Amino acid sequence: MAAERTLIILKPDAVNRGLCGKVLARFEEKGFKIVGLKMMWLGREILEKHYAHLASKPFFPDLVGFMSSSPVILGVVEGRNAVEAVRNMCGVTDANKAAPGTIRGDFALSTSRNIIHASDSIETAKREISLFFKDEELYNYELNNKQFLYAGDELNR
Ligand code: IDP
Ligand code: MG
Repeated sequence: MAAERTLIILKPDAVNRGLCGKVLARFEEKGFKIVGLKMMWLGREILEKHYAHLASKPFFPDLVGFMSSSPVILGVVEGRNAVEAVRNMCGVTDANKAAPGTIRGDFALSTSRNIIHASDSIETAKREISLFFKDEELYNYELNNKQFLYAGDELNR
């Protein structure tokens, strides 16, 4: 099976509450490979593209204001079934309802200040990764322990 890639954004609450290291560690500990990572201060224009499907929602102005209130950390995470698995690790949108053990369930209690964004489908992931990362900002490399992460028929790159 081909390796999947998904976009994560550690939101301003994660940055300002000093939680980025802990959140990134979860993906490393799970076995995912980080193939892109950077800090950016996102402006209104790119956020309006990223969240275009939510433009008509009453919370949209607050969402854009919040997401542009400080720098964020953007990452691209690669591995088996990455899109679905990373979403599951994040938990549901309303952090108060997110299961303990998930990132939102363990670190937040708000519907909007919920620590992390993760792409919700393979198609969305492709679009979001190309919105925030240039090709040369994404790295192809081998994890030296991949035979301990995947069975032979699961090995990708
Ligand atoms: P997701 O982040 O779990 O995929 P989406 O529905 O895509 O959730 O919404 C994007 C972001 O918009 C959420 O992570 C959250 O920050 C914010 N948001 C979503 N629904 C609400 C709401 O009902 N009230 C306030 N903010 C919301
Ligand atoms: Mg979403």
